[in-house]
Amino acid sequence: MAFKLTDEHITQHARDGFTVFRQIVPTSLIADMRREVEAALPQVREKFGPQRQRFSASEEFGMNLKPFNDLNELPGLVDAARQMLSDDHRFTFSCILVNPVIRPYCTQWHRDSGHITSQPGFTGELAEEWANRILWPQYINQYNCPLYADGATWFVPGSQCRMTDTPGEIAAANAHADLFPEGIENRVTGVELERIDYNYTANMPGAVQLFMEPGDFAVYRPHGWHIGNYVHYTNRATLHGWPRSDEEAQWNSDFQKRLAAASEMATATATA
Ligand SMILES: O=C(O)CCC(=O)C(=O)O
Ligand SMILES: [Fe+2]
Repeated sequence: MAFKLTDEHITQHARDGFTVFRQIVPTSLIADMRREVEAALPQVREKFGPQRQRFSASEEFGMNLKPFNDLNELPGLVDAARQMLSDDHRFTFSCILVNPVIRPYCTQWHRDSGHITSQPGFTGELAEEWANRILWPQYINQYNCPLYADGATWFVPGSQCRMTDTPGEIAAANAHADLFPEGIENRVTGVELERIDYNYTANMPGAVQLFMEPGDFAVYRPHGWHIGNYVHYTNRATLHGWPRSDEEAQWNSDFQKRLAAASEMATATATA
């Protein structure tokens, strides 16, 4: 059955900050992409180590990039993005998220916008502009497209529209320092580490796990609270990229420049 975008996708994405287009990617394309990833992974792990969490698909690893480019042009997907986001939205492929092979691993709970909102120049008009942009569902989106069944990503619904964190969110995210002291991976077994990762992940108030099958395609807003919690005993190869309009790309680059200038001024004033 061909995928059809519904009002529920649009509502869920606007309200919760994510939605999943179920079974939108054809099996032939998944098979082609799996073949390329499986051939590249031994070289990737040789180069970056066995716990590596992501890599950029590249001819360096002998990969044929055509199926990945075809995904970005897939008519059903392009139509769905246009209906949900805007006529100008296009997909850009960034990298592939992969499972570690020695032991489990989880990222910290984070907002990808942390490097923006923590800058000294992020005040006044710039902070207001940002607060306004995050209210609009068409801005600041990412996609995850799994080639194997994938339950690694968790998200806090609604957090994408907030500039402030609740005390519970801050406590749950900051528990990372206590739960993962230096060298913990040498002191606990793999199964114990998996439990610690899981408890840290599931302890975030309101967090939901995105279960996805090959063929599914998630669009989510990565300035909302999210995490990747990975196990080492099942394959993960999840394409990661952005749906973005030219207008957003231009705004983003312009915003970063203005923020850098404001931060430089704030730092100069503080040290004067
Ligand atoms: O693994 C995921 O799905 C999310 C990863 C992530 O959020 C990150 O690396 O910034
Ligand atoms: Fe992230």
